[in-house]
Amino acid sequence: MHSSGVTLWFTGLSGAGKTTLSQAVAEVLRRNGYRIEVLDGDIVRKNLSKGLGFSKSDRDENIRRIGFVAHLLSRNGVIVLVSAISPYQNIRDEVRDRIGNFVEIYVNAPLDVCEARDVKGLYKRARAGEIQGFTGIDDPYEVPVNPEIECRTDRETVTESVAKILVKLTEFGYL
Ligand code: GGZ
Ligand code: DAT
Repeated sequence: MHSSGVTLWFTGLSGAGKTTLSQAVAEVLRRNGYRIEVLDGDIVRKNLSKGLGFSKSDRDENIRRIGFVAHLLSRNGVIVLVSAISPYQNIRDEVRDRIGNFVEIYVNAPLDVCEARDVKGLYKRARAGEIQGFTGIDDPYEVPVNPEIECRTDRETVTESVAKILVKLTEFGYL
């Protein structure tokens, strides 16, 4: 299937649903013959960004590296699905300006919902003071100013969120 190449940038709090949605969208696209690649925060941090922490400058460096790889892939016609908290607007905008064909997807669930999900038990540890600088607890998350797509994952099912993303991508001419 031909595609012009695009980066789908999933941003949101830990537990908001970035991995779940990016994997689900990737699966549909793959099944339909698109060339896709997933760059997930967790995996990137074990490889490309090994050694980086969670200070603003380390998070910015992580995002720049992901943006760089996403650019290399998307300019060769790949649909790249990035899933990273990416809490700072300025660096999301920097990546957007640098790579073009950029769709910012705000995966939005209120902090209390993310905390109740506590997929990996990290919020509990952050509240207990075992992890410092945890996004949403004692580190900032800057809400996207003008995202192309927003998914309210506390009110939508995964199926609904995925459908919304696919409709928008079709409207934008990427599919
Ligand atoms: C936020 C942290 C932290 C701190 C470890 N703050 O639920 P997860 O586990 O899988 O998602 C979080 C992941 C965030 O990595 P990213 O590369 O997406 O972050 S960023 O875009 O800001 O560079 C969480 C885990 O790493 N984690 N410590 N202090 N999340
Ligand atoms: P993240 O990658 O943002 O840290 P996750 O995908 O690992 O988050 O966890 C999100 C949890 O929320 C997962 O257990 C599935 C659940 N969930 C419920 N409704 C959802 C929706 N509409 N979209 C995504 N996830 C949803």
